[in-house]
Amino acid sequence: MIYKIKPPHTSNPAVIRWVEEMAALCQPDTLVWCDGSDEEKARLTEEAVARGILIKLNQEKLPGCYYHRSKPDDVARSEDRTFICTSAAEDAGPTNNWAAPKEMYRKLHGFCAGAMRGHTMYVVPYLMGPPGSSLTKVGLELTDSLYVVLSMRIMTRMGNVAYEHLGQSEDFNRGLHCMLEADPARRYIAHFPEDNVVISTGSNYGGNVLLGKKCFALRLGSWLARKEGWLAEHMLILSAESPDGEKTYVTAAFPSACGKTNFAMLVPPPQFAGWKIRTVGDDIAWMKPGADGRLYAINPEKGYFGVAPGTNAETNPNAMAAISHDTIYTNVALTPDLDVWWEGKTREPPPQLTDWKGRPWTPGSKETAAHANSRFAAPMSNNPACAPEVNDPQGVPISAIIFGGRRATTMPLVYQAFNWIHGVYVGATMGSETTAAATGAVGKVRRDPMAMLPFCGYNMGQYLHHWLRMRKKISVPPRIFHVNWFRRDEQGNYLWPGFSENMRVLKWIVDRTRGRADACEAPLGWVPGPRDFDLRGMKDFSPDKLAQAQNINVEEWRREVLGQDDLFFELYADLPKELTLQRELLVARL
Ligand code: OXD
Ligand code: MN
Repeated sequence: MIYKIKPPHTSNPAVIRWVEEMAALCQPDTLVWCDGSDEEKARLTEEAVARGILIKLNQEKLPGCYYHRSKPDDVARSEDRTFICTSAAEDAGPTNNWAAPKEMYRKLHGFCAGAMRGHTMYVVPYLMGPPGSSLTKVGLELTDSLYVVLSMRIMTRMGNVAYEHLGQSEDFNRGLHCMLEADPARRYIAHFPEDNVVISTGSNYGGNVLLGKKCFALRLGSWLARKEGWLAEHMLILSAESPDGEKTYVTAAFPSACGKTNFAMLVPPPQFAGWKIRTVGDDIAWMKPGADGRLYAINPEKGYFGVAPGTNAETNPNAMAAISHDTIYTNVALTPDLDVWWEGKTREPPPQLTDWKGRPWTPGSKETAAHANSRFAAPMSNNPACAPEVNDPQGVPISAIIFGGRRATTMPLVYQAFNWIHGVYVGATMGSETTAAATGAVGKVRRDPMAMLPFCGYNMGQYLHHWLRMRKKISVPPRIFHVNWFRRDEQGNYLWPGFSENMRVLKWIVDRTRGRADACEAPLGWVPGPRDFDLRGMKDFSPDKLAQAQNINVEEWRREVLGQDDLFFELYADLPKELTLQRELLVARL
């Protein structure tokens, strides 16, 4: 019935059966079993260029780089079209869209029936995590998008390595992506946690369709993590090595487009010569208690799917190096000689560009040249600061967990929670101004517990219970901190310069976990005292300015605590009582 370009690279009957079932549903003309080889990459890239899916960029300036332009209404994650389909609606909880699995299967199978006629279905096997790790999991994505196949090859360990890890097991994530001409009316990102299945239709945007990332590693991952006793989190992982060669591993949860990639690739300022920051991951951490009672983290991904605007040689030189070759760019602007540009790449824009919609652009044009959520997909091995530990099946032991959002007011630059339970409260009540990474209004403060609001694959109240329960399994818990790089003064100027200067905050955090830095007790938690925070060499920055960035304004905090009501109301049925108590204690301290 189906013409097979190559035979399957596995004899696993569950894989073959499922692929044949889905192929019978979608009815592609051709079925291609991908193996992850270089030959395959070259062949598929050539085909993508010939079909106009990718544009070959200037190979002298950007060797191995290609460009993709999406449909203008398919440029960000579609949270309103994202569903958790569990038998009981309570399992999805009040912060997720819910649908009954049977109905959603019926609807999406209806959309997919015969939808690949005249097209090819690619079978993409991939690993989330390094081979040989007990945390690593296998996924299979079936897709009719060449852009997805080539991006998955960057973002995951794609190919036969996944079949080797899987053996004859039936335990793999089943992902079906059917592009449906990126039709918004048929756009659904539906998760079926009880079956470890995800079906994505009507989109070709990375966060909706690279199914290993948000769908498997976070939404279904968080479901599996609760069941199996670990944590799947929206966190970067970095290694901070002191001049003495002592390494401290830190994770940080910031919402989308709030600087996780920049922080994970931080280059310390000259006063911190000898410190080395290396990237283990820039978006997702899977963490599990180790035999020694510490929490160990792996980065399940193999690449970076980062936001281009604002990235430049000053804000993130490591990212600029990482995206200088073998990268797929999406929705940035193009120069006449097929180089790429986006707002913030250079101080002066080039005189002439083609914008992300393919129209001529000049600096006088009204709209931005690149889309605000334009992206790059680059292999992590391109990053000069990539930590060698990324391939360590053991993962890295975490000493600190940082929560943070984008807040113009209220939130100080840094404070440390008193203990794990207080830290869970700090993470649970995190707020952040919304960004272009998701469709919808930009710049509104929304509560985003642990930066997981769009990514928690089950009831958010239960998720917070799970965090509290995990404490009992971790005898050496990481210390928990909160940071805000985005506070502004009354004139709207940022109070903290951010980027490489964030090293100063990170050093205090590292020193706190090592018992070396002092702190003062404040209503929110522990804060650095004037002598504990290294301001040497900072231009136009005085201890007064630090005091302003650290200020706790009781009026603002009154509003902040009241602002948590919406979340507490929403989660009421499942809200851990510990968090209500923490809120009472905070009010008492204020
Ligand atoms: C991402 C996101 O792409 O969070 O990482 O939107
Ligand atoms: Mn993310």
